[in-house]
Amino acid sequence: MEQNSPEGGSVSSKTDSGGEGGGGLFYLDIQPSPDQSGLDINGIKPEPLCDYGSGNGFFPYCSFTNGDTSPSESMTELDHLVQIISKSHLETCQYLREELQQMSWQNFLQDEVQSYQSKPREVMWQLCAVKITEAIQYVVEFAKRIDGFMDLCQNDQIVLLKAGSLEVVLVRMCRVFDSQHNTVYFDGKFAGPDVFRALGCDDLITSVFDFAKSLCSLHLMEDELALFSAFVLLSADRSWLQEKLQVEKLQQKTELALQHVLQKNHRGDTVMNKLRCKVAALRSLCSRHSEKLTAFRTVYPDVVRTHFPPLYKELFGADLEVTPQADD
Ligand code: HC3
Repeated sequence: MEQNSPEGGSVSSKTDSGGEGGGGLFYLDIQPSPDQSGLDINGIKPEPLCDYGSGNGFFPYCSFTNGDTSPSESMTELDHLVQIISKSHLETCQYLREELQQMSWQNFLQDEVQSYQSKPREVMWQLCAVKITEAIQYVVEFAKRIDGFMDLCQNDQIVLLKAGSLEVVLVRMCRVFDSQHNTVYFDGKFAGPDVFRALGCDDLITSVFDFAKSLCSLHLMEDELALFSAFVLLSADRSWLQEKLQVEKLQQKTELALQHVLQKNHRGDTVMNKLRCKVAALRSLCSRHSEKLTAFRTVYPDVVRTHFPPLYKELFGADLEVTPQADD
């Protein structure tokens, strides 16, 4: 499960997309992936790519086959979308559930917890920034594999990723969250909120853990999680979008596919309504995250500038110059 740090950072295309929300990024690689059958993000090798066809237990209620391995002729457009997005999700989800289960949900020991707690604040921030950036790189790859995403203009791809990638990381968190013990898979073992005390933002950490617990309580299946992630990413109400209508169309299609899969899984409208509420919760968490980062950067500008992953700084606007205050 050990992965390379994304900090080695291959420089990607510089975009020149004008709009204030998405212009001039170096590290957000939105070039089409050369090989869609595998994933290699800045040297991060993926978890094993499985054959996600029928009969592997992942999509027990999906009807995109007729019981044999070839796609059904009567496959609807929505079923097709479900299939594509679910496959993309599973290929880019960073950790397979079976692998985590094999790890027997090993928690950090008390002395390990103490060792995280006694780290200097800036060291813990840097560690978390690296972990979040790694997770975001998988989300970027997921986005690139969503039908229609790469057809959006470059500005809008960047706007959607800047606004939505952390939200999807938080959605994905429920896959590696143990509700019973209130722990999340972090840095090789399962960590409770106390592991993050050195960050100095207990309120945010508690809210993030509460969010994961509440999302877990919906017991979403992988296909539902995949479509919800795509739905969050394709939010048409983000500021600075240039072709809002096109994003709106994609989001509507994804919403229909999500409703379709929820119906198929016999989940009814209740889950869909609960998921709609989660969208607002995600926005609030991410804006609180930005506030914490701004406060941290004010105190430790050099740590952010020299030790944080470039992609992290780019996505969260932490690469912008801090305006010097006038003396008088
Ligand atoms: C623990 C974590 C949130 C969850 C992140 C997860 C587990 C989400 C699912 C991904 O597949 C893998 C993953 C990677 C990083 C994990 C995050 C690291 C730190 C973050 C905490 C809630 C702390 C937030 C720290 C802050 C305020 C600096 O952003």
